Amino acid sequence: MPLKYLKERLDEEQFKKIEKIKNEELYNFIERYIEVCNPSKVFIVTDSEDDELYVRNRAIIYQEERLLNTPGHTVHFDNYYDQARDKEHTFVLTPTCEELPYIRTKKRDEGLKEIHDLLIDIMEGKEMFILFFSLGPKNSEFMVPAVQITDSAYIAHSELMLYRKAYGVFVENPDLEFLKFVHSEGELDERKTSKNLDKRRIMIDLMGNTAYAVNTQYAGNTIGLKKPAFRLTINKALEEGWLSEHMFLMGVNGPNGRVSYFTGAFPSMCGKTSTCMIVGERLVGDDLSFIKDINGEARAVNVEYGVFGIIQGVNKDDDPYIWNVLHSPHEIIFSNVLVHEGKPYWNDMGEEIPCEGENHSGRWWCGKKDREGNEIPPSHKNARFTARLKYFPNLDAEALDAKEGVKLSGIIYGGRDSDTWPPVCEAFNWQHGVVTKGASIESETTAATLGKEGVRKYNIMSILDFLSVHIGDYLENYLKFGKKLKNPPKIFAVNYFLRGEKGEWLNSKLDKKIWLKWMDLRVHGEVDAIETPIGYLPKYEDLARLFKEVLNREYSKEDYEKQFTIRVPKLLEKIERIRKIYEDIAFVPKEVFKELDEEEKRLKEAKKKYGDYISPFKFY
Ligand code: SPV
Ligand code: MN
Repeated sequence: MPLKYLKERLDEEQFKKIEKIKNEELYNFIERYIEVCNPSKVFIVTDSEDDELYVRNRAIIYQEERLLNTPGHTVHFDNYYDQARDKEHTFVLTPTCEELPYIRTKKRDEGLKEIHDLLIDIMEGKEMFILFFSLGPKNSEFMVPAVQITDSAYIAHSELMLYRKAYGVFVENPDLEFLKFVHSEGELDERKTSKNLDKRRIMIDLMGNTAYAVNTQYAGNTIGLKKPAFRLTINKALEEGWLSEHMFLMGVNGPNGRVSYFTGAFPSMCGKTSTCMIVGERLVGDDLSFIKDINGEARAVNVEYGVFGIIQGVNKDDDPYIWNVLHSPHEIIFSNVLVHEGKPYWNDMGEEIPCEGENHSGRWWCGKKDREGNEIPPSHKNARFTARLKYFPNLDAEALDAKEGVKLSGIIYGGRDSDTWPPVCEAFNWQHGVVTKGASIESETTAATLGKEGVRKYNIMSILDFLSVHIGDYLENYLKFGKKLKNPPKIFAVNYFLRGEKGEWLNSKLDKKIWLKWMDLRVHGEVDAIETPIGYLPKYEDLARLFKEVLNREYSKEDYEKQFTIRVPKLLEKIERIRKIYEDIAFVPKEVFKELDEEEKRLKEAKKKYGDYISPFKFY
């Protein structure tokens, strides 16, 4: 009798909150983890302001967050060795432990046993928080309800800022189905950071619709609703025939007040946030999108309600919106930054940074080295801020709350690529784009995950870290999805990281705005393009006009030629690499090889005619 048990373990006030929800599965779930984790106290977080305030205060009382000078601002530190997603110890649990390419799997019963052993009595003496959310807009076709159990007030607080609260939805809808998340930060050290990192585990149980994270605090591991949920929704989307993607969602302002919406998939630290936050356009979401076919139209929503963004490099000139949010008395959690006299500082903020303070390594001074002898920068490269979307002046609030989502005009794929792709290219069609753009993303690695930086890595749809299903099935679903649509979104590839012969950057940070404006015009059939072996490229005249109109900059033919030269040998090498990847995987849709082969053929023919490095003017 779960309710009887819960009545024993919860105080009267908390019990009343749970009793209001009629959901046997919820009772069982909560009972089970109270029993296993054995907290000394349980707090049920409803949608009320009071409950939210309670959580915020707990984060301070338990010293997981500390107040900064600006009202509303707090700082949280993760353990020095717990600063990014732990891919090594993240497992997708499958009943037979079948081989899933690029995914670390574990046999379900073994994984569940391992994680549950770690969870036993892990919350002794601690408070358990139970929270209710909706991924995607509440009570919409996109809604995926979720329940989080955590012993971290910091994580509970973060989620209250990042997701749509949905206790009320659970009350109104008896027996609602939901995703389940269990997190414990485990034992803490004197700085209140997770101590037993050798026992850090993240397990995704697809069959049980549950994800677990233990002995870690870093939000990418622990915020159940974010990346753990993402792995569950990728699986759900596959089963139900829609797309759950690692994509921002933004509106681009076109002529005469028109707005066209785009999603964009980029690996971490490759310009995703800076694209959707670009000045003058409309932000809807910065990380995760659900895309569904509604009456033959692709429609998209932001899964989340806030931003967990990288703070390194955020400066007044390049990121005015984020900068302003971070300098206003809004509720903001800074994580793994440098704090000096109650003020947060981060790398490359464009201001002088004091040579002492406290950061993710503890007391810090300029030149301090870590155990491995590496010099510790003021803030961690993956230091972040957590903020609600509603603080952002560039937010498209209507789009964020639209239950029917927004009509998706285009999908953008990008990676960190110094030598192969041009700055922007439009695919010939959905299938060509899915295969030669999205499924061919390669990116030079960054600091968002533990491990070496600067290595070129295949990263299909920028989703590889989160994939929970077979790549072949994933691609098949993608290809099918486009076929169902009357007018599928156009697919574009961008590359902000292209370099010239001497290693110099070929583009400036703001150029991406021009590519967006060009995409909008393409979507509406208002500019022509040149047809090349890899897709449609912009014409010089159109870009020159856009550079002038939008950025008031002269754009030279020389720049255009350098940026948009078709680098045939590099593109052919890339096709080889990508083909090899797919050849090594069993069950890949045949369209993948067809598109790659055809592109290779087009490139080889062009090479015969024009040579290795082909000026875009040759295609006029
Ligand atoms: C990413 O790395 O893609 C992020 C941050 O969005 S994390 O939450 O760590 O996944
Ligand atoms: Mn992300």
